Amino acid sequence: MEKPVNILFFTIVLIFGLSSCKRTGNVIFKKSDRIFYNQVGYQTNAPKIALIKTGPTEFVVINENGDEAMKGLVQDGSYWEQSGDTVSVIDFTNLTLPGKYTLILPENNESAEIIILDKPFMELSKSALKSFYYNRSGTSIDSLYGGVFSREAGHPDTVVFVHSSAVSKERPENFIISSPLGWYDAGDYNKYVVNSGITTYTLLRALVDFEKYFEELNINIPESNGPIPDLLAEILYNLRWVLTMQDPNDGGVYHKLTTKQFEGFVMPHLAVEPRYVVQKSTTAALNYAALLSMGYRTLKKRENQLPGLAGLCLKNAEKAWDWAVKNPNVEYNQPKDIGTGAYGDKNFDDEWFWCASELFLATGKKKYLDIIISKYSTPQVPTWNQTYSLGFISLLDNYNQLPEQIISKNIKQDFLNLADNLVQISKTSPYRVSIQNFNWGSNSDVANHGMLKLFAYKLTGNKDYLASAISDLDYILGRNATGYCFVTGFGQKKVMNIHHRPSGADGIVDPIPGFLVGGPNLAVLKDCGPDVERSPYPAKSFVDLECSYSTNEIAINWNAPLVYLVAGIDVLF
Ligand code: 9MR
Repeated sequence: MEKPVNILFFTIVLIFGLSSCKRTGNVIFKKSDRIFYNQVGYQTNAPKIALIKTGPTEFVVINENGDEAMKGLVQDGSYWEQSGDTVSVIDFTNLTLPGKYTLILPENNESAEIIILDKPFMELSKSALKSFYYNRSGTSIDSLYGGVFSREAGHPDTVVFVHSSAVSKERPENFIISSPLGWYDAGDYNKYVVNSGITTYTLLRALVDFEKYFEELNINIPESNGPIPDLLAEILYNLRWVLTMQDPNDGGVYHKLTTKQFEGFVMPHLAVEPRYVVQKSTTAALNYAALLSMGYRTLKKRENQLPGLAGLCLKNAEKAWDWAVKNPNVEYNQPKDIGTGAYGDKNFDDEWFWCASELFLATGKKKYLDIIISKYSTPQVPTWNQTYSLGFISLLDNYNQLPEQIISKNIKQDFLNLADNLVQISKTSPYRVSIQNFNWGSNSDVANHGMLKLFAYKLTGNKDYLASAISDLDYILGRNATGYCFVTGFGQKKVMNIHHRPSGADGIVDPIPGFLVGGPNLAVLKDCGPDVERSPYPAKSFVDLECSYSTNEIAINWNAPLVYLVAGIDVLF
């Protein structure tokens, strides 16, 4: 049943300010915690959906002048076993005039602030990319670029020891190598080849797929206003580190560069434990070679600006491939004295496929084509240990040049089946998302879903993919079962206490902005000790506490698909 809306009443409300709690006469509008919505903004021409926990049946939207802009009925929703709650749908897609609005549930006197803009994501896009700059090892962050988040340099990594697990004839135990630059992996200060591979590939993908956008995107880093796009400058900061992780004597690649144990929550320059390169592995070699081959293809167009770099990438990539061929089953086994991230993986088929795809595109050699064919399998959502879809995307981006052997595998349809399945799930999901399993870093799965959908849109022009990708971003920005906007520095219900050493140690209340936190999952329920309760429902099992490394850490491989998703939506919609 609809109630009449008193425009004058809303005007008075607005004049007195609609902040977190508003009083007019004897009516109070309080900031609602039952409304889940995109807290950064809705795009004027996109679908606009908010969710509410069941109860209210009608909604009203008023504009900044206090005029009613829209009213409507709440649509019935359904129960989500992942969150343990039932949510109903508020659809205000028809509101297409840019502006700041207040969404009101008149029956409950609750409200939420909504923003509608043609381009609501520009700051988010810059910030998501700039988080990589803030996570650079071996450099200070000057206040010119970092403002209050300026800091001293840490981890020069010019003196790195060869760990006993990584010795060779030429490089005995404690042999010293130099392995500077690169990004810290996450909330810790270590650098891992496997995770860096998917991350840097995803960013290169963004550069290739949205070239013009990134030609113009200035994120105020030391390289800004130079000859290459800021995104590429950021990528090169890590790529140059990756190159140092190969042993030039045999082509093998160290799995990681790390302290023996995680360091404390201190600033980078105070975290000075010795650093080691640890064990060569097949996955590290294949990741390295895949990334550098993609790097070769991207950089060779810039030979004038970066002379010799593309060629070096390809030469080293082929050398790493040859090592992997001679050492096809070297699994990473964490040595007893090392306690940092393992990024261990028992199945290498996807890495072989991805790497062969990249090297085939780079060289056209038959030996790589043979591996593409022999390792072919249907793609899955990408993660650090599942890289099939990265090979698919690279191949599909060059579809017209592919040989019949690959085309006849049905490569395009296999990829679209993955994207179609994700879209289908999101259409029936109560939260309008494709995620069904909440793993460690679940938010990055959502971002990767969005990335796959955007790529499917680029292949087909079917707008269903776009709408579903926007829905993924809505989830990340607050339309999720926790109500948090999961990117630091953004939203109304902000994440504040991320598991990120610089953010924890810098003495500044706000975390460093632009980071996507891992998000809800049931992996390590007691990372904050026995007294911190987490929801038994996977989609709600999240706490904004620094101790919660399993839900509230940040990581480069989580931010990279966010960069892709936000840029893609900005460009494509
Ligand atoms: O993202 C990784 C997740 O898939 C694993 O389950 C988890 C435990 O092994 O490790 C995560 O990666 C962490 C890495 O090992 C060390 N740096 C921080 C990463 C994010 O938590």
